[in-house]
Amino acid sequence: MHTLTKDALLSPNALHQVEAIAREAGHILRQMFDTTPEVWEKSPGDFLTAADMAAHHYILEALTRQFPDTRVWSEEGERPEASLTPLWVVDPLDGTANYAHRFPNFAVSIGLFAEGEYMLGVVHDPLRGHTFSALRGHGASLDGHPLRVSSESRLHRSFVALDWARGEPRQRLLRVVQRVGQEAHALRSLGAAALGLCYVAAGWLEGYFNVSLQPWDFAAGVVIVEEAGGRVSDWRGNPLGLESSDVVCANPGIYPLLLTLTQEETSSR
Ligand code: 2AM
Ligand code: CA
Repeated sequence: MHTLTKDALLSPNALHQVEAIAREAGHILRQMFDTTPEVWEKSPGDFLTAADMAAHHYILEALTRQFPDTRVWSEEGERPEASLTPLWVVDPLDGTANYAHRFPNFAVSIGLFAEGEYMLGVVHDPLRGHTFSALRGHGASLDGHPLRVSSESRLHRSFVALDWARGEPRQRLLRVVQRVGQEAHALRSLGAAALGLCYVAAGWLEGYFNVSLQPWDFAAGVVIVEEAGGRVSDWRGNPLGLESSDVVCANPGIYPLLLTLTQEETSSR
C-alpha cells in the first residue's frame, strides 16, 4: 500500500473519489429509507438507525482503503487520537431524526481536517441527488456547477435557517430566534446541519445557525460555504475546529448581523 502525498490527498482527483464514496453511502441510505427504517433511541431524542451503521461501515472501509495513512472519525465510530491528521470527519447520516421520522431531508457528510483546518468537503443528499463539494482554494460546486452565496444583505429579504438542539441549549437558540425572526423574511428548519450550510453556499439561504453540534455535522459544510464566498464561525466569531459546537454561517452581507446577535447571546451568559 503506497503512502499518499499531501498534494494527492488535497487534489480534485481525491475530491472525486470522496464524492463517489458519499454517493454510494447515499445509495445505501436511500435503499433503506424505502423500506421501514429500523430505529433505536441512544438517549432521549437521540436516534440511531440501521442505516447510520450501514453507511458508517461502508464509508469507514472505503476511506481507509482508498486513502492510506489517514484516519477516520465518524459519528458512529471511535475518535482517533487528536494529533493524528489528516483526519476524515464523517457523518454517515446527518438528519437521523428526520430519517427515523420519515421526513425526507438527510445527507451524507464527509470532511477532511488537515494542518489545523477543514480542507475538503462533500455533502450528498440522496433523495434530491445533490452532491455539494469543495476543495480549499479550488471553489465549491453542486453537481459540477460552481456555487456562490447570495448577495442579499437586507435581513428583511433573507431566508435564515436554524435547527432544534435538544435540551437546555435550545434556550440560547430561542433567544436568537426571537431577535432574527422579528425581521428576517422567513425562518426555515431543515433538520440536517450539513444541508443548512450547503444551502447558504448555494444562495438558497442567506444564513444558518445552530448550537451543540458535533464536528461531523459541519466539517464538510465549512469548506463548501467558505469556498462559495460565505462566512462561518462559532458564536463568538472563532474559526470552527475539532472542538467547536455552536455555529453561525451566512453570506458576507448578513454574517456581521447574525454574529452580533450570537456574540451578544454568548457574552450575556
Ligand atoms: P444528526 O442528525 O447527525 O444527529 C438537527 O438539529 C441537526 O443538528 C442535525 O444535523 C443533527 O445531526 C444535528 N445535531 C447534532 N447534535 C445535536 C443535538 N444535540 N441536538 C439536536 N441536533 C443535533
Ligand atoms: Ca448523524
